[in-house]
Amino acid sequence: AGFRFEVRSESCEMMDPDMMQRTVTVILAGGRGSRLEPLTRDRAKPAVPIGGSYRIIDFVLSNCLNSGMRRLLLLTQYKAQSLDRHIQLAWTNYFCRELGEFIDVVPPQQRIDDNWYQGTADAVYQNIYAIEREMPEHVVILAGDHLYKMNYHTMVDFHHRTGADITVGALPVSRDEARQFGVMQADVDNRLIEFEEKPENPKPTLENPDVCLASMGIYVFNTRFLFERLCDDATDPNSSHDFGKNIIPAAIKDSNVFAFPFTDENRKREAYWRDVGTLDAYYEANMDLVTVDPQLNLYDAEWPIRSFRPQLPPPKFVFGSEGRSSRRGVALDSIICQGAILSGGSVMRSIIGAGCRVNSYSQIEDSILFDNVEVGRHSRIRRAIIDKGVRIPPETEIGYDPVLDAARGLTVTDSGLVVIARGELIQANNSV
Ligand code: ADQ
Ligand code: ADP
Repeated sequence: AGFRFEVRSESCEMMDPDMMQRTVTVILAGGRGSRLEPLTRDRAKPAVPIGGSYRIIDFVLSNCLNSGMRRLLLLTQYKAQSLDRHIQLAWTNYFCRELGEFIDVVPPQQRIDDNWYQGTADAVYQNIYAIEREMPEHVVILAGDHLYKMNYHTMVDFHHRTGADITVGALPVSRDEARQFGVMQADVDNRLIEFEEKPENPKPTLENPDVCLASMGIYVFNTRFLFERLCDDATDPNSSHDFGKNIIPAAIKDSNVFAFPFTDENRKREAYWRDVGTLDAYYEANMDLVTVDPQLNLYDAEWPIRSFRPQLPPPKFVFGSEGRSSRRGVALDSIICQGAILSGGSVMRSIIGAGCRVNSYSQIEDSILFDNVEVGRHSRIRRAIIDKGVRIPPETEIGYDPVLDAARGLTVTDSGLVVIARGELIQANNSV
């Protein structure tokens, strides 16, 4: 909707294969994700588990690997321990330092002066020496907390061909949604003429009054241009040192800034891209994965999504009978991870993390269980997100009575979704 420039995936074949090797990629992974609390109480948003055996950041890192980008700087900030651990376990092995490849996790201590990172531009500015050392032609800047599949090679190639100083990843959104994004106006050649960060009253595209062109918060920069702009911005006392608020709007006035239209590589359907900012959005993104035909396909051999795979036995489903009643360990429309045992409990439209135990006569529907959750006998769980290692005692109902769940001290969203944080102790129904 509203794009004039067509980028076909076949064009990848004509692209310069060394171009990505000359690129350094900076991934902003500092996100606090406060609207995802309590899931982000002990971990940064990019480290939040998703789809059973993935973390949110695995999607962007898989995109990088699949796009041939192998020089990555990951800038962390907030509660980075879980993220750091995941990168060490899952990702460092894919990069060969002797070939000039790396994935370096950079905590905010390594900075030029004494200030904590201020905005996204400042976070990159603080690492300008690490980028310079690699002498890249382009710098790709990505966010570590978005869910999508994208071949960045196509975007870098577009950047090269248009002769842009900056290229901004762009996608169409409704006017209602647009307030949470950078909103852009482009001319017929996709050159940006206006950029407003999170405007109160977003301007629609010229073609469609209901649609706005939103920034995905991802950028390709010519390195020299980036350095000049970051240095200028660093000394500007009126700047909040942010790409969306300062760098991009200023560059539009005197430089070549283009919008790159993000489209589904296979053109089968509307391109999928999510910034899972809220618990409800996070829940919906997970639930998409258990549908029969998900928008985000994890089983696409041409675009593998990688992660850490613990050495655990395969999932097991136990059917048995005890006295006169029978119990079944069954799962339908669900994702069940390694080491899980459905020991006589039933699971519908849910994600069951590694090492979970679902005991007899229990019932789990429309829920997300992180690793090592244990569900006691005769318990019923509906529309809940349960963090790592939580034990649900026998004969407990979660998600059936919002007043009771709130009285237990659990997080209950406006839509009635119940979230149980790590370490939270759950009382069985009859003990409240
Ligand atoms: P926001 O996502 O609201 O908008 P911001 O909160 O600055 O912008 O975060 C951008 C990314 O950088 C996030 O992934 C965040 O986790 C990370 N980040 C922020 N500060 C950081 C720091 N100091 N160190 C490391 N990482 C940090 C941006 C753009 C909008 C665009 C949306 C799309 O500004 O124009 O529409 O992204 O989601
Ligand atoms: P996650 O919950 O994201 O999977 P991990 O289990 O990988 O996090 O833990 C990462 C690190 O963070 C661990 O080394 C652990 O010591 C620490 N950690 C995680 N949660 C807590 C917590 N609730 N209290 C203290 N430390 C924690």
